Amino acid sequence: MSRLILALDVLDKKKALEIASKTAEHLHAIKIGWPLVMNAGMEIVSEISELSRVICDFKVADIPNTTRLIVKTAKKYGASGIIVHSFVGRDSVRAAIEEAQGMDVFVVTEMSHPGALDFMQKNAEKMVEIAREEGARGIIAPATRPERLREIRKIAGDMLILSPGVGAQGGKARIAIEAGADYIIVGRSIYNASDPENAALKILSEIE
Ligand code: BMP
Repeated sequence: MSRLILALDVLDKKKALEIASKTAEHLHAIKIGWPLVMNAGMEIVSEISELSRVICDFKVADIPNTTRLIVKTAKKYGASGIIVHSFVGRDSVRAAIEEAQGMDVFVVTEMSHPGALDFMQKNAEKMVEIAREEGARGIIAPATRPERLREIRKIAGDMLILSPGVGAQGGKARIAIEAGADYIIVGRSIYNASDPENAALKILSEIE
């Protein structure tokens, strides 16, 4: 079982499909967000779903009704999971989970970038609680702050932790897994490598 999720933040559809087909067998899932969808259209979600699980990283942050419409559409295109924000409140997280039915909902808590210290860190525990109480499949927590990952793991219950920030943002794969991440999310270190498959294998060898 792979613990690696590729963040496929490339802008070119052909390149995205090329990298996906070369790496999919080594991955748990491919995370697709706005950069690729805005350039390649939602059809890219369906196409890549044929190669791998696809998690739509739409970081949904809206009222419950709009959240439902977005979740429903991601599902229609074949996504296996979707990422939503929790700072908008419990009712929006609940709406996403109710609408997802069979699709996994992952809830953002404390983000991996320095700006997360401005607002998110102070409320991270509460966001984890909301995700757990509402029945989210998992949460997103930072590989760049293993000490925070450890704290978040303690209150995450049986939710999965997906952890971005490995590589380009300075986090280390093995340290994130040891701190409690179930999966690491890696983008630039794989898709910018001259040999993305080899780069993925190298990261996997660090955590095996
Ligand atoms: P990279 O490995 O290139 O830094 O990419 C990380 C990916 O994870 C990006 O798609 C980014 O949007 C996402 N991400 C993150 O970096 N930090 C978070 O806290 C949440 C994210 O979804």
